[in-house]
Amino acid sequence: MLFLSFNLKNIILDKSKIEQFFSKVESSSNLVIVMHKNPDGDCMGAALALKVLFQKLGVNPIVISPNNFPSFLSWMPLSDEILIASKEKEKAKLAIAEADTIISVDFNAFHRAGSDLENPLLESEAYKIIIDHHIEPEKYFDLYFSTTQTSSTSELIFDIIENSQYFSHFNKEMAECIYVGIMTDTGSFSYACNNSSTYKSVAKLMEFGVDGEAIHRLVYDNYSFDRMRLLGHSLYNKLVVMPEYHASYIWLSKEDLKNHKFQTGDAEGIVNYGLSIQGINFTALFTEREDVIRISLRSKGDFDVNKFARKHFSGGGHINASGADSHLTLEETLQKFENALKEYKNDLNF
Ligand SMILES: [Mn+2]
Repeated sequence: MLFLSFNLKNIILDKSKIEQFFSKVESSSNLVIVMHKNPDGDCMGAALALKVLFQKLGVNPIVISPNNFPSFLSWMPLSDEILIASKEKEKAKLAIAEADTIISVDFNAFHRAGSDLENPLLESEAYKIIIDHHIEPEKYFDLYFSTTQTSSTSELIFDIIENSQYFSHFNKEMAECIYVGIMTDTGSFSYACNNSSTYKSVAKLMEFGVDGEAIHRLVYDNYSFDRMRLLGHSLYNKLVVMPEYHASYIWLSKEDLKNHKFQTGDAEGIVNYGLSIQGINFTALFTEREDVIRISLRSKGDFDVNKFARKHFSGGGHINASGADSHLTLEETLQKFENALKEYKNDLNF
């Protein structure tokens, strides 16, 4: 297993591929970096680390976020230069139309950038690069840095930079971005991090002056009072435990969100509480948004929530963390989830 992942990493980090990547970036006159909808710490870390580096190389990319990013990430370097497509739709579409190179970070298919950006991205004739750690990326990219053998897209970007001739430009700002990505995508080093290479990378980030304690406080000890009360409400009133299936879920209606002045990012992390219960191996969070029910899935061990999300809700992600959207009503979605669970009674008993 270790040997296999070592080999995979060598293929991903092939020197000539890295050279090709930087030569595309340096020759680009309209470079766009696209994040997925509801960008998380990893997506932001990946995009902004690249932006900081590219600016040092004399290239100024436009970083596009499909919608607002969480306020607890607003301290990140250059975050104030991110173009928010939901606020400036035409500007974002124009940037994509004019781009000669597009880098997608932390997602594997353009529909993950949301319905407004999906078609402009598909129609674009730009050279398309993907840097990502989700399985089965779409086939329409021209250059792939894609592996599931890493904690995060940010860690993968650190590997790429470290193995390039531009590592001499690496600095504290980039290290902070990468650190945020690794920290948030591993739940503060509690999952997807059983790999010595992750800790070796983190050790190197520390040498660039990253204050891991301060970053942890900025990201996790920065919740609004409303968000904290939403968590309390979720655990006390909206958590359903199904011991017979070793499963649990939390469901939040539009009303729940409205009552707690919901902001982007406020639901982040809430799903993990359902898995912290003794004997629970699978959990879900359902949040009712404007026109969709957003589903987050988490599991322990070998129970593959990516497969579950694909089969029942056309979603996907990673083996222990996946997501999906449901276009049924909240009630129908919960019913469908409970019915689907029956298939997995044996698989969940471990
Ligand atoms: Mn990620």
